[in-house]
Amino acid sequence: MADILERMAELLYEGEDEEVAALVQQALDEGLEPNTILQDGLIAGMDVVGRDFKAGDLFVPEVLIAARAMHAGMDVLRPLLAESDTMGIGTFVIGTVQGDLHDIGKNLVGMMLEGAGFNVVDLGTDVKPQDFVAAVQAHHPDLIGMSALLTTTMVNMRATVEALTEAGLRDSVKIMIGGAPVTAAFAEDIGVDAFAPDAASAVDIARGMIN
Ligand code: B1M
Repeated sequence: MADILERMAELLYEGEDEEVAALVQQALDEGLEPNTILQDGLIAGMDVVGRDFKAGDLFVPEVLIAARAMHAGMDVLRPLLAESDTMGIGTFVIGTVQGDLHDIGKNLVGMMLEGAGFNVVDLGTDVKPQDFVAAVQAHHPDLIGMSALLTTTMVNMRATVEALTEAGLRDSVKIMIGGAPVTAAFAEDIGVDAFAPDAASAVDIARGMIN
């Protein structure tokens, strides 16, 4: 039983999407629980990806390829996880702020979070403060995450925090920000809960906040 999950994690690391999907199906056919496959196969594999990315042993393209394999496995599991209500260790709403179209880093963060077991709601790019507010009202997330790659759009992170405060929702959700020009000092200045410099750190910090 453990062998199939170890192999699944290895194949995920190598980005073998079709093999990962086939192995997830085989594990189900052999009677393994969907949540066991998620935790000990797919998430275990993404954990190693995150660790090696943080250490500089893997680069963005390799992480994206591994994330694609994770998605292939998730596609097989998702209907069963939804049925058994074991989907997600927490809900994370993510988006790139208003005026900003950069989404490669945001997608990477979203995929790594999903790989870590979060239920990720991706609002896309150019997300207005009011759209973040509406998403918090609709999805009741544990965390929201904002990404910005332009110094000129960082102001919309502050505007989003203000919109959440005005809507009376600021205390109901933790907020994380990131993106190349964003700093921990800026995060403190606008009153959010966390800054993550990269996708692997975003996962570690989000996990810590959930616990
Ligand atoms: Co643009 N761009 N771009 N661009 N672009 C930059 C960001 C820039 C630094 C290039 C430069 O001038 N040297 C510069 C910004 C300068 C500044 O303001 N500081 C710039 C500019 C000026 C522009 C335009 C204004 C250019 C123009 O039209 N004159 C324009 C703006 C469009 C808009 O958004 N309104 C523009 C457009 C574009 C493209 C559309 C062509 C394309 C985006 C494609 C896409 O995303 N789908 C693009 C790209 C690709 C870049 C560069 C080359 C690469 C960005 C990237 O994807 N990096 C970039 C220059 C560079 O960085 N070398 C540049 C890889 C990615 C994995 O890293 O996004 O930093 P990053 O994400 C990291 C971390 O930051 C962190 O984790 C990720 C993974 O570890 N992270 C988070 C990110 N979000 C997080 C959220 C979190 C936590 C961590 O919590 C929620």
